[in-house]
Amino acid sequence: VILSYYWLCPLPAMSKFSDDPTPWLRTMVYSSYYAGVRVWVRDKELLLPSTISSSNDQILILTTDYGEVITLEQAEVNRLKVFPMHPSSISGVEDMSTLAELHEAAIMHNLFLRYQKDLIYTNIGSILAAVNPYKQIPGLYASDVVDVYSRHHLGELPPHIFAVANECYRCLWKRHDSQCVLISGESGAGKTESTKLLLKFLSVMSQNSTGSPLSERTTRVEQAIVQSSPIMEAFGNAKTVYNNNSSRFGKFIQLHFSQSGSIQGGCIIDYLLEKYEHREMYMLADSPEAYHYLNQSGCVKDRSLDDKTLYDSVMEALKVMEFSEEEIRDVFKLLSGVLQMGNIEFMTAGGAQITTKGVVGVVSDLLGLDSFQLSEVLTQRSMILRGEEICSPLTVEQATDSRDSVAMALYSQCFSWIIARINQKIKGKHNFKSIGILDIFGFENFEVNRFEQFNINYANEKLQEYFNKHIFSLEQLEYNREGIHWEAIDWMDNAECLDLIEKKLGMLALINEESRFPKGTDYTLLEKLHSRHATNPYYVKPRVADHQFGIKHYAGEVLYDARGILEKNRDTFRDDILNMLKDSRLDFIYDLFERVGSRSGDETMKMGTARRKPTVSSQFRDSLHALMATLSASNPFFVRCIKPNMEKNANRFDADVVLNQLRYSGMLETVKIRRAGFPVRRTFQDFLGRYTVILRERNHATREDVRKKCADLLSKCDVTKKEWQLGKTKVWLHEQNTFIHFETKTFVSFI
Ligand code: AOV
Ligand code: MG
Repeated sequence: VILSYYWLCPLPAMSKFSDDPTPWLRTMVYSSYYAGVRVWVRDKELLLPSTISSSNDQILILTTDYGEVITLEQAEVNRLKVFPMHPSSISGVEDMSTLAELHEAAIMHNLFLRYQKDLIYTNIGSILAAVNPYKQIPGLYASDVVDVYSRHHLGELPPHIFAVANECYRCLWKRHDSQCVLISGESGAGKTESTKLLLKFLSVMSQNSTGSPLSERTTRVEQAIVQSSPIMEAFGNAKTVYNNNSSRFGKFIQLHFSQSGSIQGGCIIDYLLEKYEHREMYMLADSPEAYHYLNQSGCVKDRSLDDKTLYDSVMEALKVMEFSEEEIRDVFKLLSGVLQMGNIEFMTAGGAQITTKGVVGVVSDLLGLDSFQLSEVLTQRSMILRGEEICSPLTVEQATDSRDSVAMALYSQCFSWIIARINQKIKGKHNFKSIGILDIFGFENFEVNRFEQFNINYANEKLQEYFNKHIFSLEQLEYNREGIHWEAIDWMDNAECLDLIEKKLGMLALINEESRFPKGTDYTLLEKLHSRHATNPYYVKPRVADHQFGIKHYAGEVLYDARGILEKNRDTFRDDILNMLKDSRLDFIYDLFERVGSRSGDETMKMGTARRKPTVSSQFRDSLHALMATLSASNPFFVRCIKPNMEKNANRFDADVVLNQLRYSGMLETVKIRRAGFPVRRTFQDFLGRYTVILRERNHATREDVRKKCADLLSKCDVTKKEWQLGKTKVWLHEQNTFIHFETKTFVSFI
């Protein structure tokens, strides 16, 4: 009987497991548990994967996979506290949608089973989940692996980031539209690493497409695109508590392909570099501890990063990208100048006075500035009023701020210059379609969260909205295609939270309004935010802290410190400082600031109104909206990176940490949407082939009457038609239970 049952197993969920399904069936049929049987135990909200240790008429003792021993009375067992684990959950499956049990515990357990075997990739329907292994898995990304994945279709091989890259590449021709890969996950989950792997795969595909004699131009573009990563990371990444190599800027990389499949060129758009940390620089003349900008963190070395190797790889990349010797020297002089600048100190003597004159001299030399002029702008502010220059002394605090703002301006202009330079190098004609890869800064919730975190989390919220919309509409499409009637399913989206942030009179609008208001301060802003939004369920007005406001993001509640928001949002740069930088003897520095105008840049022209520079957050909002428009015009793939633990450790799977990410990322929501409708879908043939035995007749159905036969079979179990519907090609079952009901009945029929 069991053998024929196996033989009749056409369902993917059943055919993929290697373990013996008999215990499960026996338990289903006789409701008895004995030692060794795998079960789920309900513990409050959670289902825990467990194994029965022993059982008798009164009690059942089980051990959960997380090490806990639970003793239950049989009465409790019968009250559905325990139920058998389906074989597909015991051995793990590559695609979650083939799990017979579609609940969050089963999904998480599946990730866990695979993670233990170093299988970090798993499909959840069309989404790829990638658990960060925090270690190199031998051979996982070797060139023969690239080769194998390039020769197979999606689904033929185990889930892999290369499988996504390959499908994306094939879709350029299959669908004739541009593609994009959206990589999300919280900080440190593995987004940037995934991006690099996608680039690696696509550049190999591109090289292969041109046949053996590679045109020199293409090789250089591919190489340049791959080599842009170490440069951007060197300048745009920093260590945080969440990630030792955290991206402090977002990027969207677009690769333009020719009809023949080779990369013609590319383009990198960067988003909002966080300028407030400077730990990422390697060019040091003295020991790193000697620099104010480096030593504040108390951490100048990290065992996971080999500075010497990284430095070499950046230098190598700069050469490949054809930065000239002179340009490299200029960049490092600037970096060195910025570092030294941080060591300029002040004291009060009728206004701020510089106490470290020697440092000012060195900085001036490095940056080609006049040391007298530099000292002046750092200690006093000059304004032209009715044609007359008016100078006012600065306090030590203001002087320190002006010093830091010069350093930040230099650094961020240098970063933009590098991105522009890379873009120049990789730009090409785009004569066919493109693949875009989005790698943003992940969701962050530090002890103190500032304006940067507000923007970072807003970007993540926006991306989540796109994800929700897409997954939900895909589901709807499938229902429509099959002609299945569905009632609007209530699903959680983050539209209301986004409304709070970006709609008319929302938080962004208030921040911008207050930034324009000359008398606005962080406190008046906070007051306005509280009074306008306190009743919004997504807004948090903390009871105690008097300088904070909070938002209930999809990924959790975050409290933001209002202090400093207005200044960062205005991002105004004093004219006298700007003029001093433009006076630099070095062409490099002059060029960096030539186009920056606090009053006359082309941004101002765009705004229409004179003398108004767009605020940082309104620029960021516009660039996000432009990005969303680009994404909406392409066919998306989703990669969801997951952190297995908060300690950046290998081989540690913290169930709570993972579950939280699965919940907020919408992956479980996807499953819920399915469950709310008709989660089990089998083609008529599959369904009949397997369950026809219930009808007690042989399966001779022709193509025409399979549909009718399915209807007969289904009516036999449920005449009310509540539990099922027939689509154009598939049987749709309402509840997982119905499916299990069929399985059991089949087994009983065999007996
Ligand atoms: P993130 O981009 O998602 O964070 P990263 O891609 O920088 O995270 O990954 C963080 C670290 O995890 C890397 O430096 C690697 O050490 C490790 N890692 C990630 N993916 C893999 C992998 N596939 N194999 C081996 N190690 C990996 V942030 O940019 O902070 O949001 O802002
Ligand atoms: Mg990153």
